[in-house]
Amino acid sequence: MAKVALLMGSKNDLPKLESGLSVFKEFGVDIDVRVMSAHRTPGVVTEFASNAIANGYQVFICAAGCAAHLAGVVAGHTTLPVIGIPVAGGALNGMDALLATVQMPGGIPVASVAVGGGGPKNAALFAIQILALSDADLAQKLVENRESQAAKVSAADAELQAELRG
Ligand code: RP5
Repeated sequence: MAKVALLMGSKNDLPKLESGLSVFKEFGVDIDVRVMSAHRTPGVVTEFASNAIANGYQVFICAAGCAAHLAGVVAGHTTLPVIGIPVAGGALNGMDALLATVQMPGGIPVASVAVGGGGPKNAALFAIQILALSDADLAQKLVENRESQAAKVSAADAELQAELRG
């Protein structure tokens, strides 16, 4: 049973979330990926979020663009941690979604990652870090992931130095 629910406000958001989905594949973490909208299917969102703990979920990732209420509405219906991904697009290219996601009033937290760029990837890693608090295998994979990133930077630096020396 999946412990992570990744919700998006529109299927049009999916291509912008692929880098996050890849992280879950890399770590071997099952997730449930659903399209549901705080505006267009508010009843579905309410029911899903309200039953999430009973259904075994441990963390939410909510991706939405424009007036991005999805993460906030989900957070209002559960005490599980909610990570919001502001999706770029629309007239303001994600600034609206960013502000909607980060400006939650005190009492109902939503953790926001970046608009675009590393946002979806970091949302996945953050969710895995939460799961890893009670999963030693995942915790070890996170350590290995960091080591792999460091090795790539060192290799890139060595390559650059060699190029500069001609
Ligand atoms: C949000 O409105 C969605 O998350 C999407 O980013 C944006 C536009 O949705 P579509 O009109 O493309 O379905 O709810």
